[in-house]
Amino acid sequence: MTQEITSSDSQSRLLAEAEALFAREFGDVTPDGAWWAPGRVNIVGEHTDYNGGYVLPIALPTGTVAVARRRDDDLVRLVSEGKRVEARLGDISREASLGWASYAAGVGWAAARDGLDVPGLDIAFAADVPRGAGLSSSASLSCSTASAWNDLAGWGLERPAIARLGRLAENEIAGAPTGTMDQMASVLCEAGSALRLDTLTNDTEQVPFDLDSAGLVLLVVNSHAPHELVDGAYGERRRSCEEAADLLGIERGHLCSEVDGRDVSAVDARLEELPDVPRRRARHVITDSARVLAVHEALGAGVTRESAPAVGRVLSASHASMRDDFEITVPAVDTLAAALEDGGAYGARMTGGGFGGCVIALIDSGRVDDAVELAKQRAAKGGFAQPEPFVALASEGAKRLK
Ligand code: GAF
Repeated sequence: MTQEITSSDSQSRLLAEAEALFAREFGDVTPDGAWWAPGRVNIVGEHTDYNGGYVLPIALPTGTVAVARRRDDDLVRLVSEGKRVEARLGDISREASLGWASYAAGVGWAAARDGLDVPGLDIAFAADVPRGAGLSSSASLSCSTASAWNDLAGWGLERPAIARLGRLAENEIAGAPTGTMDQMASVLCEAGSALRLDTLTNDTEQVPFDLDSAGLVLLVVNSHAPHELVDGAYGERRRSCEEAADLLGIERGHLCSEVDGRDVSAVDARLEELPDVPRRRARHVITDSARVLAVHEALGAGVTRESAPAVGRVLSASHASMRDDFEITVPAVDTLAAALEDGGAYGARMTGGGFGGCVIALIDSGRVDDAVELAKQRAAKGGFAQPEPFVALASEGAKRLK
């Protein structure tokens, strides 16, 4: 049976864990509150979020709970799974190499850089987003922290500004040159909806995400092929997109918004003069942004068994584009995507930053078990790790739990 997790199960279990950790580590004081922020799965629109394109994530029911207390000094004490890090606010920097804690402590650094008054914090975390799976465990860490700090310091920031602090922590202190999707998804997603985000304007639309009534599910299969964004390959893809923009005379970060990706031959004509690599990188992001609009339209109309094949083809086209043009898939995820399709999925694609992580598939609920079985067999045959499936329910975004 493929697992279906709900937010409330996850939140109450993690809350108890984080409270116990807080009491064990900082036993002399009581916490001021607890905050939740989820991971996400992106339905389509990959690497478009630093190119002014569209993305279409849903929040996962798994995430991070942060239990925190405001301090009267400038010390930040952070603990997760028994790993404890302490830093003075003024010492938080990329060079300080705070490891996992940089995603959280970096929020304080970003707020101070914005001129906000930043108090010290004691903060304990418990999380259940699989790490390195392309499901934004890091955004759930940075956004739970940003939500806690916002409330405890009384900054009064709106949700997009909270997401921005999370992203700055990741970009500037953790050193992961990401776009805006993950943090925006973590704070803005709503239960039962996908979030259509225009990353150029930050315009959002909550799109009903109801596959259930058509007997469909969004299956997520973790390949367990490790994925890491704080390495060179993500940044290299980003630089190729900038090179393409420069060569086309388009402002960096505007590739998707300047070239209409809905007509592939028109895109090819526009990119014709570019050298091979930047041309293929640009073609991927431009066409994937357009694929968001196609899936958005289908979701808006209510995906049915009749329209599912067309939506599935869009997802599979996205995978092919990531494999052939953007070159961010790996054999383990290509194998899973093909196996899920052969096992009856309407379409399948890798989700997230790439180089491993998870594959998603649109599939009839009655065919999930067979498709998963086939994926496991093919993974074993290919010598890859045993894949782990779950059904993604569109869940709620960041919130204060108590
Ligand atoms: C990672 C990044 F963090 C996101 O900003 C986005 O670029 C994604 O990869 C690819 O779509 O999750």
